[in-house]
This record gives sequence, structure tokens and C-alpha cells, in this order.
Amino acid sequence: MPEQAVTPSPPDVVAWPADAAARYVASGYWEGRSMGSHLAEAARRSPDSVWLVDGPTRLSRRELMARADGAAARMAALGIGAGDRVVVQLPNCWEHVVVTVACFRLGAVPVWALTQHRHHELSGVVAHARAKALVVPGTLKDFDHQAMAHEIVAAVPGAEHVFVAGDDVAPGGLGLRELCAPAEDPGATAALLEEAAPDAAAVATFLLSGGTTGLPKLVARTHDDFAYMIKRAAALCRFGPDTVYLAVLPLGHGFTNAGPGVLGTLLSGGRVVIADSPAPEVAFAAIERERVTATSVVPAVVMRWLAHREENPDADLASLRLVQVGAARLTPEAARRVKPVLGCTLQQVFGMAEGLLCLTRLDDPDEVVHHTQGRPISPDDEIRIVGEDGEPVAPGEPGVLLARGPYTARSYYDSPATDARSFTEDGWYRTGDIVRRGPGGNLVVTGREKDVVNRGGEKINAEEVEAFALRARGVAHAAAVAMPDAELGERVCLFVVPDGTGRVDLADVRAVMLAAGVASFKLPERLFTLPSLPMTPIGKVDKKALRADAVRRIETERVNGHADGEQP
Ligand code: J2J
Repeated sequence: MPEQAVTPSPPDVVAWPADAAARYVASGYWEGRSMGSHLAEAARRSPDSVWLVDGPTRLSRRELMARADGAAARMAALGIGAGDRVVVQLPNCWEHVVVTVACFRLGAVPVWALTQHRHHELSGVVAHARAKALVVPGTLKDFDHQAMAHEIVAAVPGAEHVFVAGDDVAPGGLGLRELCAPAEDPGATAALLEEAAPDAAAVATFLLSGGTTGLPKLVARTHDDFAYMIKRAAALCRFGPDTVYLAVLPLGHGFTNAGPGVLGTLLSGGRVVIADSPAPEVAFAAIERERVTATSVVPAVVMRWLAHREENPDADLASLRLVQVGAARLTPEAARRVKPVLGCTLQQVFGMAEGLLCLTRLDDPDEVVHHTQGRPISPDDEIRIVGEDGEPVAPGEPGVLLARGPYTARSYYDSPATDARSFTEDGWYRTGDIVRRGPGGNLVVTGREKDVVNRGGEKINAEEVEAFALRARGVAHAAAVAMPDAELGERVCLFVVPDGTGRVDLADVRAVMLAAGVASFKLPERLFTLPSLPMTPIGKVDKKALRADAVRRIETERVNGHADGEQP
């Protein structure tokens, strides 16, 4: 066993070995400062310039820090302290950033959830993270998040506080308006927080691994490793004081916050503009109004932007210099259109909550930018591409990607059984992505061994969908697979074997999932019945055959107007 790091590491997380940690410190990657003090320092450099824009709200750096420090002090007064977890389920709004910075300052651990998460996911996250507080909108898209939060707090031991955005705060909760008011004495509050700044080796945030289920996988990212990744990515994206970053993807995603995203922009002294929708009309208006220079989107969004731009060439996008596209596969055909249609540089981004971040570089030739998902950001990122035998494949051949390095986790939080599958004994994270090494060490993502569906960047765990399907009336066996989709890349297709008691409808399965409080993006969108599921020689459901079957049925439908095996 390698010697464990001597720096304090959170319990229930495997730390980097001492020799690796020492190397990362010696190389200057780990700076020994908390995220909060990095941010406060960036704020001090130019306190009066606008740091964050959300509609009519424009916060200077001084005001953002005063609000974050005010929120940190008020959370502390409520008994939330260093190491306590705060689950943040907010739409894109300035309060999301203020609460996040407040947590960093206090050493509390923000856990960003998606607004689409429902009782099933959110209660799982709150329970597994042992969260003390939940931050939610009041009602959003006709769903009462506040009521859900109170239900969860009542049911999960240790969860105590509900903070609510907006005017309608139910009894028992506290309004974000009060929580996020500026500190009464900003200088004194800042001094107190600086004095008690969290250790840089402590956990800064828990990221939800792509495809979070009711049994979530949480990735503990330390202040040192998170700050390094973000600052390195920001440098490669040439972020600086003239950067105006548009946050259009949900702030619940690591990509939007840290790839380099919102936090990378703040640390570089740039300005963040928040949009609450990636719709091209909304995003283009924001780009024009705020002279946005950079943004990040998923392939499904960039495709909408390209189509909209070709039909509406009027919006002034001249300020836009960089569009990052990641979280799902971008086709070379779409990649090729970005520069001519949007008039800016494309950067492909291949990242994951667990760590490893790959980027194409801004001056890479088109060949690389159009056809690859980039290369690791750190000289000390180690990658291996292995075959089924666990041995490295021949150069250029596809295999499973393993990663290790200065900002890639060595385990999940408190999940030894999952760790045994996802991390090797010598600390490699098994990404589950199938890649090949392309020109210049750039990676091309060619497939996946993990059983997830990537629906426009949202990951869905197939096994979770199957478990719910089995609860529906008349289902003996179920298998969820990805079916190709022109708009979102993939959607969930469910194959079921009926138990003979009656017909099985897609609507039944969806109703079971909705009743269980599952996020709606996970619901299967097609259902086909089969007399039995195809099996591989080793007795597993043959998902490859099912994916091909789904493609064939959808093609038949296109030609004949109906698909085989689907109940009308
Ligand atoms: C194909 N698949 C990709 C890509 C991620 C930056 C960017 C993305 C994420 C993210 C992130 C892909 N092409 N360009 O956290 O900081 C799939 C892979 C990967 C999984 C991780 C970031 N970029 N993927 O998407 O944790 O399968 O992180 O393992 O949500 O998304 O998902 P997630």
C-alpha cells in the first residue's frame, strides 16, 4: 500500500498518496489556499468592477463578496460550519453563485443538484451527503421545490435548514434574500472568515457523478485540486479581466461552474453573465447586450444555436470569441459549422465530475478541433487506454480510459463497493469511456462501457430505469438502452418482456417513475416488447444487440409508419 497523504483528508475519501501530493505541491499545482481566499483575493484586485450580472442585478466584486460573507456569517450563526454539506438546487440565478462562494468561505461544502431532480434523487443526495441544509427555489415550472425540501428535511436525519429563493417563504424556511444580504460590517466579517479559512486539503465541494441515482455517487473535490483544475483550464481558455462568460447551461453542472466556467471567470477577474435558458433567442440577446466573449454548451444546444443563427443572422455576436462544447459527443459535421456560422473559436471539452478534464487548445488546427475531444489540461494528468485484459491497447486502438492526476479523485465519498469497480488499487479512475488516442495525444471518445444513456449531456443510469420498469404492471424483465436521436444525441429506449398478465404501456412505466419522484429526463421515451431479452455468452443482457434493435425498429417505422413490437 502506498503511504497515505499526511495532509488532512476527509474521512470516507481515499487521499492522494503522500509522494503524489508532495509532487503536486512542488509543481505549484496545489497552492495551499482555499477556494474562498482565492476568490476574495481576485475581488480585492478591482473591487468596483462588475463581477456578476443576472438580469437587472449587477454585483460588483465588493458587493458579491460582502453578500457571500454575509451569507457565510448567517449560516455560521445557524450552526452550519466547516465540513457541513449544503445541497444547492437553484436555477441559474445570482444567488446560486453567492451561496456557493459563501460555502467556500465558511468551509461548508456546496453540493450542486439539478433543478430537474425530484424527491428520489434529491433525498438520496441529502441523505448520502449527510447534508445539513437545502437551498431551493420556491416554485419552479409549477413544481413546489420548497414543499419537497421540507419533506426531505423532515425525513432525513441531520438535515435541518431550508433556504428559499423568492418572496414566498413558507414557515420553517429562511429566505435567500435575508441570507444573502451584504454583511453588516464587511471588513470585520471578511477578517473573521479569513482567519478561520478552511484547510486547502479539505473538501471544497461534492460533485454528483454523471448519472446520479437515488444512490448517488459523490465526488469529493478538495480546495487545492479544484482550484488547480479551474485555474489551469482558465489559463488554457485565455480567460482574463476582459472575459465575459455567459452561463447558459445549468449551474448545477460541474462544466458550467468549473470547466473553467463561472468560477474560472471570477478567479480570472472576468465577468459572469447568467442566463436562465440556453434557447438561442435568450442567449443571443444576452451575448449582444453584455458583449459576451465565452460560453459553454452541450452539443444539443450548439445545434439549436447553429440552426437559429443560419435563419436569423441579425443578432450581433461579434464579441463572442470562444464556444466550448462538451458533456456529450459532438459530431464532426456540427463541429465544422461552429466557426463559420457563429464566428468564434470552438473548443471541445471532455470532462467528468471525478476530475480529468480534456480540452482542445485555442490554436489547435481545425483537424484536431473538429475530430477530437482534446487532451488533458495538466502535464501531470496520467492516462491509460486499456483493453478487456486490463493491458494497454496498441497505439491508436480504442480501449477503456483510466485516469489519475492532480485533480482526479481516488475514490467516491463513502462508497467502498462502488470504488472497487470504479478505481483500481493503484488509484486509477476507470472512466467507463471508450477512447482512442488521436493525433497529438488528443483523445477521441468512441463509445462507453458504462451502462448509462447520455441524453443531451444529462446522464441516466440504465439500471435505475430498469428497476423502476420492473415495478410497473405486467413487466417480467426490462432493459434500458440509448437510442440515437438527432436532437439530443441519445434518448432512453426501454425493452420489456411482459409477464403475460396484460399489455405493458410506456405510459405505465413513466407513471411509476413519476410517482416515485424521479427526474423527468430519465423517463423512457420509447418502449418495445420482446419475448425474451438477448443475452451475451457470459449471461448478461446483450445491450449492444438491443441498441442495434432499437435503431432497426425506428428505421422500419420511418419507412412503414409504425415500429415492430410497439403498442400503439
Ligand atoms: C463525449 N462524452 C463526453 C464529450 C463528457 C466538463 C465537461 C463535461 C463534464 C461532464 C464535466 C464528453 N464527448 N466531449 O464534468 O467539468 C461524458 C463521458 C464522461 C461523462 C462525465 C466537466 N464530455 N462526456 O459531462 O460527470 O461519458 O461531467 O465520462 O456529467 O460525460 O459526465 P459528468
